[in-house]
Amino acid sequence: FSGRKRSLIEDARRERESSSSSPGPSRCGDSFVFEEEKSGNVTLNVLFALRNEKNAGFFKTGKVFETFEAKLLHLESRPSKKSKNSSGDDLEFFMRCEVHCSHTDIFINSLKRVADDVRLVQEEKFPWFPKKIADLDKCNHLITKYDPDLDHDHPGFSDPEYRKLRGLITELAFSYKHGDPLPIVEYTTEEVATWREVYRSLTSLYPSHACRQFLDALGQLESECLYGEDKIPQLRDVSAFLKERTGFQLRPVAGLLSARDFLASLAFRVFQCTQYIRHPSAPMHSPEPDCCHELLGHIPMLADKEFAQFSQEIGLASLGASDEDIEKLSTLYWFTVEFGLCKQNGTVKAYGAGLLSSYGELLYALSNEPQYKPFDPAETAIQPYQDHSYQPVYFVSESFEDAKRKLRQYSSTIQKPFSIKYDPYTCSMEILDEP
Ligand code: HBI
Ligand code: FE
Repeated sequence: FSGRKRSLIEDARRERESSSSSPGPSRCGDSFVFEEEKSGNVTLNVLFALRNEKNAGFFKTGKVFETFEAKLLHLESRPSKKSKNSSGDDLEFFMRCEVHCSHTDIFINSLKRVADDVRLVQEEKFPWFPKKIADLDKCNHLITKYDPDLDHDHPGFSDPEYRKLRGLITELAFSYKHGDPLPIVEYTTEEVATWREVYRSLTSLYPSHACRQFLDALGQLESECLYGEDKIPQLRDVSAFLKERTGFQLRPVAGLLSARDFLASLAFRVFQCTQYIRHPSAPMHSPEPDCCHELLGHIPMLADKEFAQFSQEIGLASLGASDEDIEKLSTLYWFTVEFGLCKQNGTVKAYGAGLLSSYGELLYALSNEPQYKPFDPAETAIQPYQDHSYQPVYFVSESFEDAKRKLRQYSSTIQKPFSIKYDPYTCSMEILDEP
């Protein structure tokens, strides 16, 4: 129930807030009752608040459910944004439940007696997605996997000093709004030492293992003195570098985002970038993305025009897609942007950021141990993968042009009730309704 980091009713809320034409249902009309079933039951999505009542109010709503034999399918709570209580501890609830269709009106009216702001929300035809670049401020749903404050196996879990520094950088990311200058972080000597160790070991492998586009961009970053082993590059400088080359820009993120939010930002040529660094006890490994992974793995590739377009197109394909399609696109992203290999002058090179930021896996991926398969989006999108050990299989692209062509063909098979075009002048999505 941590309203701070993520709230699963956010999608419903974002939709209500963003569409001013929303009818704001306050009574039970037919349009807000769903899925009439053979049993005569209907599914309702109910939002309500509880004020000044502490827990007693919640149990009173439970009584209403009991009386009408409503079957609870889903329940979430979060701190109320409209809290009238000075301590701000009022709660809002989202419930999905099944009741008999003849009980709907009386069920809602009974709830209104014990709860505040009771309303039914319409089932969305497709999931909410950002329409303009500033909407990315709402794409901040973190996944708590690998969080050093929660995960006992995280190398920083028992290091309060590390968690304190991380906490400060987390705050910067949480308070960031589109258009703000990217925050500057002053890294400690120990953090710079971690960066140096990672930088030295990886750059020794790149000439033989990284693809041409990566080497070109890294060369530019170094000659412009943005990259080097003695300082951790600032996102602000790196973002300006990318903007000039491919129009990509960075925004700070506090950790691992939901796949939906992460992919959506790519549609706007925005890369959500972590700014903290891994724990010094494990410089060659990080269970989660950190700035070594972003700066060494992702950034040089995002400076390549074809690759930038490939990345944006995965993002565009994700907007409004079903959970199932997001899962597939996320897997596709995994085996390309993170762990992709490509052919170059008759040899195989790495372009995936997960490889280019991992000494061990970069060596392994280009050894004769793993299996190689040709990149084919429909197959790649359903390949099972792991995020805690090396991949048993990698997909090899002919070129980025070829990968992009295949991705486009694949994206056109994703069913959506609309099509989308990105307008780079306004940084917003044009939604075109299909006939
Ligand atoms: N979040 N911050 C961040 N960085 C990533 O690289 C990332 C993410 N969330 C999901 C994700 N990558 C991938 O697993 C794909 O699902 C998109
Ligand atoms: Fe990554």
